[in-house]
Amino acid sequence: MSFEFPELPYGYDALEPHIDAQTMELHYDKHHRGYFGKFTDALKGSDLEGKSLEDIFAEISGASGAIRNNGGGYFNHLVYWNCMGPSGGGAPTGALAQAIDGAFGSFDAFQTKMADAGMTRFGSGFAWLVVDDDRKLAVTSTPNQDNPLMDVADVQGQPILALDVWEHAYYLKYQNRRPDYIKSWWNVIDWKNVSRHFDEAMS
Ligand code: MN3
Repeated sequence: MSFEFPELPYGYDALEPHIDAQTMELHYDKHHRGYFGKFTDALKGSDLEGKSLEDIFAEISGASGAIRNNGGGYFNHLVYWNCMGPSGGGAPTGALAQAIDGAFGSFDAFQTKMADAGMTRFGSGFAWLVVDDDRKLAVTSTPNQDNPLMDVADVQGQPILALDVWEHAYYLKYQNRRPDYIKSWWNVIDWKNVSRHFDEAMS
């Protein structure tokens, strides 16, 4: 299969003031596009060429660093963009809200756990909400551009919410204040999309 580099689903300034337009432009047009280009280059002629992302990640421990880092970077940002939007914020509803209460006790407790996962990820990486193999929700984090679909991940599962805690995601506006970025990030989460990811993972 071949991969595409989709349009950002909203404008660079759509997440202002929480995530600034310059950060979004660099993040999407330089960082994300760079991962995509290097990933497709690294795949060419490799024994993973033609496989789906899920299949590639399931055997990533045997892949080159270029495929692991750039394939992760390609996929992880697709999840991150698609979890955010200009009409974001608030709290989830319906089946996802019930599952969060069931797994973590409350939405507040989930938010604390997710923020902690992002804040305690040393260096660069992502925090995730995943549907694990037992169809339960779990919070985890991964280093660099790894993700929970990879066979190397501590917690495996289908990612439904991604928090990018690389400095390139926040440094222009928040400098070293990762906790402030994470606090603002809740205001741009599009829970309708996260619910859709949840329903797909559960079906
Ligand atoms: Mn990033």
